[in-house]
Amino acid sequence: MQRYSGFGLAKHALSHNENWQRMWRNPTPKKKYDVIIVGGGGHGLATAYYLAKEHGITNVAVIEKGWLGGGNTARNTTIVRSNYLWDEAAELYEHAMKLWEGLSQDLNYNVMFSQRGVLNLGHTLQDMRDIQRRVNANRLNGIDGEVLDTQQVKEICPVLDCSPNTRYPVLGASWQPRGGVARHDAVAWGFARGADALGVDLIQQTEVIGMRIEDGQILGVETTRGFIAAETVGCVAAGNSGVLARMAGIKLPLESHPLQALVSEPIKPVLDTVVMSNHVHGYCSQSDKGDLVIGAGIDGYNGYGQRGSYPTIEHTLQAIVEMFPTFSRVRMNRQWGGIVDTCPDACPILSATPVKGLFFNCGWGTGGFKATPGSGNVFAWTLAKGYAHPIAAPFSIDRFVSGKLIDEHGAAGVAH
Ligand code: FAD
Ligand code: PYC
Repeated sequence: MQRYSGFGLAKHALSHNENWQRMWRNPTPKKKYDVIIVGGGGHGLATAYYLAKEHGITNVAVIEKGWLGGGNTARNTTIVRSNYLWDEAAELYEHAMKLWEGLSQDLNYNVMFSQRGVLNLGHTLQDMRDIQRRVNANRLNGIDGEVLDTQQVKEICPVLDCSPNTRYPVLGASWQPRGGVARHDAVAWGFARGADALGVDLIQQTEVIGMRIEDGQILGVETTRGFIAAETVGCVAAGNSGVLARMAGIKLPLESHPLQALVSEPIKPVLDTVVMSNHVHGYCSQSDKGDLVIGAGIDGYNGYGQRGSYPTIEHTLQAIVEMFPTFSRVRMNRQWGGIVDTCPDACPILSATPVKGLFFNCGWGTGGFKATPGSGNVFAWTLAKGYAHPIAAPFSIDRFVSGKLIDEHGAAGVAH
């Protein structure tokens, strides 16, 4: 990584960034690739990176209709944790957690992964029973987790209102110390730079508008810049996955919903961990530049507009003020939305399809940022070999026929 002294930085600022190197090329699409990835978010870029790095498959294009990382990757609230209930999901998210722990070194790019711990609050006896169960399951899977009482929560997060006088007093929490946050756009840029350096073509401002399929085999994709051939295509398009699946005549069990977030004006450091409450229904962390990063649940209706509605913002901020009364005078700076693709069991789809060579990585709903390196890693393996990586296998679309669903609504909780 290039490093600049203070003088070097000033010189570059005054030279209007003259001689700065591009992070990645801007290639003209080739007529044919070995693999096409549709969607240049974190998951698509990670897939391309691991295809090149771990499988030596470098004749790869990532086709992105907008700009790299401009979808949910740039719109999420960056919470990373692996405290999922069922073995299959826990293994998938813990695989990602282990990759997060070495990611900045691997990419030689600082993704600002900060293991500041994640608290999931309990406000009722049933919450506490669910927390106990999930922490036990996590520990049996070798994942760090503790059950805390009210006093221990207060010690970790003094700014949280833990008094008995609230509408839903805090009875305790689960605590995952290895959880935390990472800088979302740096994750996209790090994977993009790494993939490009290994020979992957990153093709922006190019939309996939159709699929060419003959005798049950994918032959390539129709794009706004013409047809591009490949006999292996991985669709990693988050909220637009249902639209892409329809182009191939496939109906996926997905709903697309807006999910919103807000950031406040920057304030002095007050919150050095991540706090989530399924029950009061809000979550908050503080970014390194001081903003409070806030969110809650999806807007109830389906849609593809990346915004969301006012009642959800109001509901979210009511929850935040209830948990953190001292935040009531902080002003909100910005609000935005992304389109999340939710599955009936709140788990993702990592799967082959009835069309030979066509694969989908989607359904991450409100919680896929934390999975980014793990998802890309197992999906690359799946595309390279043509059959599912053992960690990905339980997340096949066949589960919606066999009934072998993996219900993670509890772990996905706060945002669903
Ligand atoms: P994206 O980043 O959305 O990438 C998909 C890309 O596909 C987009 O760039 C899109 O432009 C492109 N595309 C779509 N259709 C086409 C087409 N036809 N042709 C070409 N390109 C196409 N997860 C967490 O783990 N922790 C959180 O704290 C968290 N908070 C969230 C908060 C909000 C407000 C939102 C919206 C989401 C949150 N998530 C969180 C979920 C997380 O953001 C997503 O699950 C994850 O980022 C999905 O990554 P992706 O690469 O699959 O999707
Ligand atoms: O999955 O941890 C999560 C999450 C938090 C906010 C949105 N998703």
